[in-house]
Amino acid sequence: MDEKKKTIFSGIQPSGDLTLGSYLGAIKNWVALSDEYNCFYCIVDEHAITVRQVPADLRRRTLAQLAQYVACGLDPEKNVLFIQSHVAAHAQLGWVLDCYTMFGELSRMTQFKDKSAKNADNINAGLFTYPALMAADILLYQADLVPVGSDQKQHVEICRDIAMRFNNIYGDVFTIPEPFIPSTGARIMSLTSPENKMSKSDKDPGGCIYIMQQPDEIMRSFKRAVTDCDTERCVRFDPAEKPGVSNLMQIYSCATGRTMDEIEAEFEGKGYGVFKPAVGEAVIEMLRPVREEAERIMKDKAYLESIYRAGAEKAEAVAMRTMRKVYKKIGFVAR
Ligand code: ATP
Ligand code: LTN
Repeated sequence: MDEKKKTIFSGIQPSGDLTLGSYLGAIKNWVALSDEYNCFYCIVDEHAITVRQVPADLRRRTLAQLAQYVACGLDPEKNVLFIQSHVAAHAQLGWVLDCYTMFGELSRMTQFKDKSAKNADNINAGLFTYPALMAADILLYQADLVPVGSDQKQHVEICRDIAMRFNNIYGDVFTIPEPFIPSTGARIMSLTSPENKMSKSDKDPGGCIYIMQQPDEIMRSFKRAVTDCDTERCVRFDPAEKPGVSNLMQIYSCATGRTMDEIEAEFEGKGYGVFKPAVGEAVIEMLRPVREEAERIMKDKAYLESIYRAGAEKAEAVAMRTMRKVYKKIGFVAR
């Protein structure tokens, strides 16, 4: 760990296969930031059980997600890659922070409202206190920056509020983190219902692109992507009037590095029938090396194990430092 560098923490739940949304909204930035910062990238399995999971699937997806982190370009030598449940301090600090988080502020969280509507038969206490555990994840590592998609901004804000509340009582215990949200790709929408976020727990498989998906399936989804029923039928960036086309333009921009003006010029006079397969092709080429590398790594169980073991050790050393400080401040007797 380089003491001069600032620190990053981020995580993704192994609640489904990784999507193009989490790749463009989060992981792509993680890779870009990994030289400049001390980075902790976690697989947040404790968060995933706020929604009921099939145990064998959760275990398989956790390992697959680790392989995909590495395949996306996160070097395990440079970044601390680990599984949340391997570091007990997350649950420990999570409990402490539950006692510094207000019922009213948790009730306002949009993710809680959305997920309780989707899982009406299982609105458990963990789903409700989820943001306090997420705050623990971030604060344990004294993170300065949290790279996430825009849907997570509210959770980083409540984390800041909890940290400031705690610091006001006990002095400077926690670094106050900032969210880091990309300018393009912050909110990739479903290909079939562009008013909804592309999400791995989406029930409509055609709306979602998965980073491990085969090229022909990706192309099929893009060809079927809904465009807008306006009369001009041209490629123009206008999220309010043309949400479907604008979403595809965002994806194309992320995949090719081109600006919206350049994309409009490129497809001037050409219809959606040319534009949609071009987006599909760009995404296929962007994801191809990731999928191939992840498939290779998944077969090497010993390598994966060596990564998560080393990651947990490094993470634990840092987390325990914060945990000892917190316990001392709140008045727990040291063992
Ligand atoms: P779930 O459906 O289980 O809630 P999800 O697909 O919404 O999952 P998360 O695990 O919640 O994905 O998100 C992982 C990271 O990727 C977060 O930083 C989140 O902000 C980002 N992200 C997820 N979906 C998108 C999206 N459609 N556009 C941009 N960023 C996204
Ligand atoms: N809540 C996030 C996942 C998450 C996270 C974190 C992100 C859990 N802990 C810490 C950043 C930092 C989600 O649902 N995407």
